[in-house]
Amino acid sequence: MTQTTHHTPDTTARQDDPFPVKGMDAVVFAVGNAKQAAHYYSTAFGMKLVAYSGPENGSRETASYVLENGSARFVLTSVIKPATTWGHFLAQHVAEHGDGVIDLAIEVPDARRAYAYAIEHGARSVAEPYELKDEHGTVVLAAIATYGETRHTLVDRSGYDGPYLPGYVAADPIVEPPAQRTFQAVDHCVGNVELGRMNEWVEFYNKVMGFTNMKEFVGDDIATEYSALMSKVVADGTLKVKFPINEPAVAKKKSQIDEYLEFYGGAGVQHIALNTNDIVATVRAMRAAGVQFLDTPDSYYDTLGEWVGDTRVPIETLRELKILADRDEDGYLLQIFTKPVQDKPTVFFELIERHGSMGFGKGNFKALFEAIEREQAKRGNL
Ligand code: TYF
Ligand code: FE
Repeated sequence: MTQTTHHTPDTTARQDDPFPVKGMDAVVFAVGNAKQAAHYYSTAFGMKLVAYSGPENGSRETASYVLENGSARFVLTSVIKPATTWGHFLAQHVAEHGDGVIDLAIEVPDARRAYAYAIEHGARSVAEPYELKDEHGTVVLAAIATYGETRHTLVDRSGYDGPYLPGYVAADPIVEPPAQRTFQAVDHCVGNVELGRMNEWVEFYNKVMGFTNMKEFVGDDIATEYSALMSKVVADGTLKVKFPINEPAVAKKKSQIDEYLEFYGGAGVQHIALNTNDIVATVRAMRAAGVQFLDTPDSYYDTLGEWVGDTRVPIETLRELKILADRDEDGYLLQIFTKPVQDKPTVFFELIERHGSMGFGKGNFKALFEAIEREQAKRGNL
């Protein structure tokens, strides 16, 4: 039996934690046109370009743009002209999957130790520990494989004080960042895996990273009734790194997870959730910049007050902006989901404002999955 993490996080890392983590280091995307993607995440998501690597500073094969918002860091990489194994991998990845996440990089206090523990416990190696150095210091990295073609790079940046990694140069913002921050951290990163493989990947994180299961999950009952997916969440002991894993369920309708797997060409990252302190301001700003969010029917708001009670935001504002709310024994959360951010129905984002609750919006699963299915139907995939 797997241990279950209590919802109240133990914010101090345990001395005996076999796989201590500091938090998410970066979400790395391989995209067809990183220059334009960097513009989108700057102007539409309110992120700030801070670092760059490309032909102008000695990287002839790839261009990479590093954007930040608080502790959230996205790296957007495109291949310019493949020359090495890495360039060919990026080209093939974009050809097969479209724009997508290649790496959920995790910051650790000791990358060699984390890597050794992971390999001993059954992880497949992608890169043995190596060092990158420049005038800003040294970073130690190593990488292991997870679902699909996704990897986890383990990053120890304690010996480095520079813009991102050795080899990168500081870059000026593309546009003036918004006066009010849109979001400040990565809350969780969700993977979609093939039918019947969810438990395998949950066990992978249990064994390889010592992550424990959170109590929120979508089981058989919910799956067959309306969600068409099963889901479990693994997290480190401090709940800084949270990875829900979805698999399709055989239900009345074609699963949204099957749609993803078909268009992505296998398992991969489905959505990245971003913490905001002011979801109303952020949704207004992102809508004004052209970001499209899932719709929620008025009927959802007609009964919301009865079970969610009072939140910081009046129900009428939630209704206007189509923001969802959920409550559990620890508190409440507000959340909203974008539509997929590329033409393929694959990667999307979530904004989440937490007030005590460490859940994932279980109370919204029905409304949310119905909204996703309406979009699936418009695409002719239901
Ligand atoms: O991360 C979660 O679990 C929530 C709910 O396809 C969710 O954001 C789960 C599956 C899904 C979309 C959202
Ligand atoms: Fe989520």
